[in-house]
Amino acid sequence: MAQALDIERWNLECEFNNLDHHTDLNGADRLIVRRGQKFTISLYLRSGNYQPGLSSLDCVVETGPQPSEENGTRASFGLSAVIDTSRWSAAVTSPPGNTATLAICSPPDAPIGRYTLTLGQSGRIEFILLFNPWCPGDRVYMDDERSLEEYVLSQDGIIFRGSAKYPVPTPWNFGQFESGILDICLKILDMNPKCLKFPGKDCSKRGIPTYVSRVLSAMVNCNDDKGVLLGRWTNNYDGGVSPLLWRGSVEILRSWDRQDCLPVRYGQCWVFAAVACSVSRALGIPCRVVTNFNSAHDTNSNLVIEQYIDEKGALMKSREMIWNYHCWVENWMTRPDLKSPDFNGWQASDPTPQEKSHGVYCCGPVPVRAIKEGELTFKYDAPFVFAEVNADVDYFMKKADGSQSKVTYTSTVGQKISTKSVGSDAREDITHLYKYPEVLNILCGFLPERRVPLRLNYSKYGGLITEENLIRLAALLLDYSGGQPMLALRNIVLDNPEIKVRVSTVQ
Ligand SMILES: [Ca+2]
Ligand SMILES: [Ca+2]
Ligand SMILES: [Ca+2]
Repeated sequence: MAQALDIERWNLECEFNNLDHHTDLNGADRLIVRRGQKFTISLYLRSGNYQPGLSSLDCVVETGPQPSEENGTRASFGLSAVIDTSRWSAAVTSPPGNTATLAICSPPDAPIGRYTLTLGQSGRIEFILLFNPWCPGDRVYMDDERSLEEYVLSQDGIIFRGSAKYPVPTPWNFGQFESGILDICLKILDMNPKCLKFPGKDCSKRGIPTYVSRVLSAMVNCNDDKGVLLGRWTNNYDGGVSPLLWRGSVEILRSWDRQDCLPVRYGQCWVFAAVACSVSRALGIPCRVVTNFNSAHDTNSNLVIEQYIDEKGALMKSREMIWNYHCWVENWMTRPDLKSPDFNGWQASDPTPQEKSHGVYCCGPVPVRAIKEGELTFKYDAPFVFAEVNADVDYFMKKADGSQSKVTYTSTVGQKISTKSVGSDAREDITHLYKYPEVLNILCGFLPERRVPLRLNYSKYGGLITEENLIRLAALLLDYSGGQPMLALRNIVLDNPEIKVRVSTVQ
């Protein structure tokens, strides 16, 4: 007859388990494990001995405020002879005696989050379950130790900014394992409107990396919800911190937590992306920040950026624009919903609030490969990301007589798409992952080439220099014979002159 184990106390063996599950950087004061991988705890029995085949133990594991077997947020199971890694299971791996080593394993698609595990009548333990990119059965599995080191475990990184000509590396402290950050990341999931409305359903979907990635792209910005960051794109950062002054995600996440989920002021694209990267890595989804130079913002989903210039070549105000650079993140996961393994791998997801998607400021995840192949019906938001890296630009020039002429540029948008290299600070160019090589625009008619020096006085451009030492110059040429206007736009980075001061000692 089965004899229930009578547990007096237990040891969660956090030091051993956390190390084994690559969560030791969070510390060893509590149990943090990854799904699809067994962990072992020690049980000390009050009476009786563990007897293989005779002893029994009723285990119940639960997550979220409304655990249910139907939603996969509750499971009850007993002891089995060996661990089954496809479902919740438990097995004793020690010989008969008054202590027992209990191995427990979750399925590789279990919802992530905070769990309680009830052991028989008197045992109740708590642990946190995370995505497991080391587990082949997990949708975020990554088959390369150096990449895992970079995209999951690395807390320092480089984000590229500047211009296509001069990408500038900015160091960033992601800090995903610093004290309290994991709890804040779980709080971000709990504060998302889907969870506040239907907590049971939301928790049941926390095993799906596409779902979690999309929730994060909405929750990193404070639009529509109690998200983390408020964006600002003017030069006035009163009442907050200039986006240029942040050096890492930790201070931002802590201040959101401290202020009871009030938005942290202020973010711009690289700050939004960096915070999304920290949260993804903390939860166990491999992630990297990418930068796209000459990045287009298409507001009407026609894959064309419409720009208007007046007769003097000055750019007129338009909702559509081309940023010097724009940053987003890529998360690594499979896409069984897309029915072709070609679209597994890096998925672009953009937390900067730019356009609403299904009524909410969020974007992605969309397979990077789908952007390259022009699969624009794939979920989520493929046309928007495609336009960011590959839109044509139409310049409409309005003449005094009311007529209009158009120049189209097909290859200015989407240059030098960059991310930090694995294991080094060098820039890795990943443009080829987003698009096939583009044929440069060939402007016909003016052969041989003529160079005309144009003088631009400091008094004209001095007030327009950005904080990154850039000016944008538009040169307009009117060909009176053909009547065709030609426009060239360049971002010019101003070099600070080297100043040498020679100090000589007076004899
Ligand atoms: Ca939001
Ligand atoms: Ca457009
Ligand atoms: Ca293009």
